[in-house]
Amino acid sequence: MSEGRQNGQPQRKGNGAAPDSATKDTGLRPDDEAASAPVAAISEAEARDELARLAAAIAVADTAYHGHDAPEISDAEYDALKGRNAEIEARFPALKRADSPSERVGVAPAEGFGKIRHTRRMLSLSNAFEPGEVAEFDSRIRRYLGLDADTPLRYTAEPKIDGLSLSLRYEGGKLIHAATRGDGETGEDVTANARTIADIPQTLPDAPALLEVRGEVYMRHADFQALNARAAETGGRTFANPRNAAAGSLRQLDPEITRRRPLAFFAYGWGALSAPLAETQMQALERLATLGFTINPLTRLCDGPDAMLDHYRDIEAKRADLGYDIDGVVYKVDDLALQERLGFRSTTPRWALAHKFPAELAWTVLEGIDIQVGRTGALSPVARLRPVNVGGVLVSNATLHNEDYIAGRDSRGEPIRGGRDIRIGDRVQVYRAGDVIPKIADVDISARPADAQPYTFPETCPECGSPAVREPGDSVRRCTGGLICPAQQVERLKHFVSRAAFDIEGLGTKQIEAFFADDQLPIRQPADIFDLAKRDAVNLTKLKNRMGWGETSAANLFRAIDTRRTIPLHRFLFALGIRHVGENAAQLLARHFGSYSALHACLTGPADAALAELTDINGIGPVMAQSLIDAFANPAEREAIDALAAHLTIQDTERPQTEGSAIAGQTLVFTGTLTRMTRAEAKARAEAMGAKVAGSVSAKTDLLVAGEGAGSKATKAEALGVKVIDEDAWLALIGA
Ligand code: 9MJ
Repeated sequence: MSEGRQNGQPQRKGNGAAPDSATKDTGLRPDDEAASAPVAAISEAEARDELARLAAAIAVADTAYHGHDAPEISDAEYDALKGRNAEIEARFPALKRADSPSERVGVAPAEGFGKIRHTRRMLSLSNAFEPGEVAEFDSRIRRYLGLDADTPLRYTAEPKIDGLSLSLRYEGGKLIHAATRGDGETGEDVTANARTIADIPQTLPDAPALLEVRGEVYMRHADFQALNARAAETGGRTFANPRNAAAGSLRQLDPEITRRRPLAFFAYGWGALSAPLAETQMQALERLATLGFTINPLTRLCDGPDAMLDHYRDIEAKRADLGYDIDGVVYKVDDLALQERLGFRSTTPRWALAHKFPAELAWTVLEGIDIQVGRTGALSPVARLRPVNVGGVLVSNATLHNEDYIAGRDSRGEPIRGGRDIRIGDRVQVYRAGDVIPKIADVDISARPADAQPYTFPETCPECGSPAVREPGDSVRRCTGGLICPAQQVERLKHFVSRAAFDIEGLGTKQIEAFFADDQLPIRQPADIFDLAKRDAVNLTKLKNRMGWGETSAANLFRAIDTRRTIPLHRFLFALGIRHVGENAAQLLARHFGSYSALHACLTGPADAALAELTDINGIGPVMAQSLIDAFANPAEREAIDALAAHLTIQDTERPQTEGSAIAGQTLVFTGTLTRMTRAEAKARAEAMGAKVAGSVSAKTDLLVAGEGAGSKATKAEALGVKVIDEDAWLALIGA
């Protein structure tokens, strides 16, 4: 069921946008519905019939969700219905029905879920698909920790449950709240619903005073089938898979509905704790089991990659008989002290790896290739396929990546697929892995129609006609229209309101498209959104009259916009949609500069100084730095950014984990050989404590950590009067 519709916001968008990339721009979803006939190809009579069917289907979906009494459809399905309706209406305006769904903005939103900020972030896992990546994972960890190949290093291996992550907070042994993962920092408060799940204890005997238990909510196959069968009998909607059913059931506004849904929970981890659970992952899981949680019975301790792969194969062989969906195996370093040392990358722990099961494959016919233009102008080819079932999901669209991929070349011009190109009319192999966008893996040349022509990739933008060019070394052709390209403008706006950016309730993809196309109440750039909410009375009337919004929904939209006039710096930066600046980079920039004024001063000052400062930030490379500088140097972009900023209070960013840190804000240099931790670990520890690590000693250096055999850097430091400490002092300084 739609996340937004589920929480009472019928018009909310789906997931947060990612930085621009070939796949992101396709706008595809892995569970895209089977394609209907292209709107351009249907007759007036067919259009009339289909509009009637769509109006009925959308009305049923709205009622099902507002009544809270029937299974729901997914966001993707709901949006697809509305989108198809809009497309047909655009081609046949005279056929628009009196009860057209495009004239309704659902029912007034109910109260949504509260938000809960996670005390420790809920992270995702980095993925591997090949067996060789498991040995690489082990080597990477050994390298980081400075362990040789003979030092024993154990891992747990457990099934990766395909459900919905949940964090449960217990204080004094009592369940206080339950939160979904959300964006990892803030989740939705689903406490009342979680209390209805039998596997989730309400009270814990002998628990630490504070304990956050993390795990996966899921639905067993048998329960899922029974739920769908009941729904089918009562004319309700069925769920596409157990994961959607679990998510839809947990994210209900009415806990009584959740209570009737057969949800289960496996515990696999923890967040904040007042006292350690154990010394190893395995013992910690056993402790959770003793406390009353269900842990997965297929969890094993492995002494290295061979044993991990053995267990992976064992779990894979059992997969079909487990009775619930899993999509891989999760490996975790067993020793919790080592986990602590390994720490985290921006969104994933270094000490864990999800080894996914192989992708699912199917053959079908490529019926057409569409070009979509993304936020940064990337032209992305999308395969329109004869619908085909791939591992239980009907797929009708897939990404074709870029023009080289279609031509049978990789980014270096080397042949892929034996150099075979892909043509419209070809039989192609589709694959999908987990939740990712389906891809075209291969082509069957022997089945190629005699008249199939090589595909010619457009050299002008299909949306604005500007030249579409490929920079040397870039695999993607990009529209050069910038802000004059309507596709780029609208994609930027969609990115701007997406969940990880401004996350404006009631302003999703569909609404952005409608406002973008509207002459009376246009939204063409982010600042317009805030202008819209400013001229309140006038705009309210316009919204009501022109776009079919109700008084309440319009007022709610304005309120939602107003709540975003104050925004954290990292969200603001990510929302700008500057090429290469994703969520992680935005966080790094925010932490480095601390305030928008500091960042602005840097980016609008001398370009070479800006480049030097930016590339000095660990994680910011020259390409991203240049992209930022270019964005602020472009007059139109700068005007748009300044106009936006004028509406906002951009909150400063606190520097991370620096409380009690002796080295916060200092610049450190490491030299010589450290014997008790690797250079990579030392650097990561220093940065986690708020220090900056530089490669060479200068007058700006605050501290030189000199390991064994330190040479010229130590001499230079002494000459400059920079404080020099040895490894023992360094370890004492970081409390290791
Ligand atoms: C699942 N989905 O089964 C984790 N997970 O650990 C297991 N997920 C996880 N572990 C850290 N078994 C982040 C996510």
